[in-house]
Amino acid sequence: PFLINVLNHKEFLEGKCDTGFIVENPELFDITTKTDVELRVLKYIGEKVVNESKGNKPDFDMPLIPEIYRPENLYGTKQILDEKGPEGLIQWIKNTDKLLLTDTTMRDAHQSLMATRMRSVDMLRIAKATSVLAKDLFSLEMWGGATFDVSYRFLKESPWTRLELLRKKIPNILFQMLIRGANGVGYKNYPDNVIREFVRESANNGIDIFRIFDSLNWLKGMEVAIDEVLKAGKVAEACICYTGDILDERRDKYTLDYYVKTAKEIEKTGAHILGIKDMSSLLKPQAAYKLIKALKEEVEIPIHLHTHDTSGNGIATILMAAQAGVDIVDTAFNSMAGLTSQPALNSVVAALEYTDRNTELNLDDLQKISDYWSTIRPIYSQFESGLKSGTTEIYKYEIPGGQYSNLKSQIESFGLGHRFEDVKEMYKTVNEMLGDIVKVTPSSKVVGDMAIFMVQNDLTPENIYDKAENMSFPDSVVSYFQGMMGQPIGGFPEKLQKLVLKGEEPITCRPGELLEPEDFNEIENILKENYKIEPTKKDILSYALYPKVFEDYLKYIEEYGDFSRMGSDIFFYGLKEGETCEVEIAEGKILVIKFLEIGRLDEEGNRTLYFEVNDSRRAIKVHDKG
Ligand code: 3PY
Ligand code: ZN
Repeated sequence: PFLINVLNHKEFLEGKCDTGFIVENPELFDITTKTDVELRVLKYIGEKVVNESKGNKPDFDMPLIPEIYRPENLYGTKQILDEKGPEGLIQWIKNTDKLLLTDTTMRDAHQSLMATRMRSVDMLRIAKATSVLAKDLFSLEMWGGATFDVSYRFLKESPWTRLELLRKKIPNILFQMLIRGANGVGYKNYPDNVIREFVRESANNGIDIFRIFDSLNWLKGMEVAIDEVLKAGKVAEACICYTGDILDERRDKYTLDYYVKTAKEIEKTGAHILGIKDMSSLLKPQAAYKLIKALKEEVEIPIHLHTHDTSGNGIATILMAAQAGVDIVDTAFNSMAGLTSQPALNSVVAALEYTDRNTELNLDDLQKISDYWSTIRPIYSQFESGLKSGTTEIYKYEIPGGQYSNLKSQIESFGLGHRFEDVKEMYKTVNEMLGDIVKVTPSSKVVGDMAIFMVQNDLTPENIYDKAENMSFPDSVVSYFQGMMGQPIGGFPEKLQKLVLKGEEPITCRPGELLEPEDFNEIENILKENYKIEPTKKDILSYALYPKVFEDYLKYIEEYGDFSRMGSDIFFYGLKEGETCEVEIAEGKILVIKFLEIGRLDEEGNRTLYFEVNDSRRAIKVHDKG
């Protein structure tokens, strides 16, 4: 207000006073309060420019968004489910000869290629086109797994809003999520009421198919989630995680018999679809044929195959599975496929044209979507692992796609970057020490954490019992041996369990039977008091799953603002000098920002950045962290 009075003063307006002071102190124009969205956006961009991209923002191509007319009443799998219920949908799948495809681009593909960093804006821009050009897809896997916490933790956006907005733009294709049984979308077992409420709320907000797995293939770990999905009238896809190699007769733990027996137990739970979850790309083509053939003979429910392409054999695996009669397979649009991601969707479609498993999807249409993703992918290159080719060493190490692409940076954060090979070897050794377990989130984290711990402390399977007697093991390892992630097939190795637990008694029941139900009212009060919000059920659940991550998210939004609508090139790199962009700050509200110039470093270590915002000049100061 003081400044406004000065600016309105007659002498000031007539230029009769010395304005040098104002010119030299542009921050005086910071008269707006903390709620000024415009200023917050400039500060965000300024911070990126000065302290992160430091003037080296790469050039990105314009996203290729297909111009699409959407006919009214698009009819797809979503309508089949809504009209006929899960049983009707299952019947429809059984009556279909074509190979049905799921696209995982918006979930597992980016989780496995770029550390789950894909932002909602980039999904929303292609959503309408996807609903038309890929209308014959069976489903889109677009939620769950690591996307839930990464949205809040790193992208500072709500995963619930992503779900809600995508649902509006794609009304005709089934939406599918990955849920880690009693571990929900987290890394530990949650009380039963959290899992139930979470399933219900996800169903209410647009999830149709719940792919449920347990990280140890322990069926009890999936019971509550399956039951709640059935109650919600949605589709329960219960999984067996595939590990080992059924072609190798020396390996007698995870045999064809084991998979068939487990599949039959899964069918008895009332699940609608059997998922085969090959998270580490271990299912070789001939093994896929053998496995699917046997399962098709032994179980009635449709089979959905999920695999990765880490080994380079992914497409062959899918084609062999198709030949053996698999109903549905997971793929990702070509520009987001391959390596640690899923096998390539467009390629599978092309391979099956003119065969009895023809997918009936249109290659030209699919190309347009793939072209879009190829313009988006470079923005995220900083999160890619650098893996350039498929690798058969995955058969030896059995590391899941997402973990494989992340492991290197995790190891680097421990200062062990130079020991990547040792950690991978140790991962295999730890798996053997644990009795050869299924490795997928969170059991894969246990093996990874333990491998890093052993390399860090020069431990071996032989010296560990003497050397680590007084060491505390990583939290995930302790929790595993306590039985808090469930029971592994064949039990725990007792001597190692005693070493880790140091006298504590492990549990053998379902952890959910012991965990106190979550008090949702208490969470509601905490959120009301500390954040002055009227918490929704979604907020309460997010807090129940990830209290600290969710609180940090709320604090961030309060302090800096919500940048979820900002284009990703700006979100990650800011602007270049001379560049103009549009930033959507609220629905339909757009700021046109031109970044004019960055000033020199001043004596206090700050730089002034000059912008034009909707034709008005603005200047801000940013501290240069050097
Ligand atoms: C997850 O749990 O997020 C996975 O993708 C496991 O494969
Ligand atoms: Zn996967």
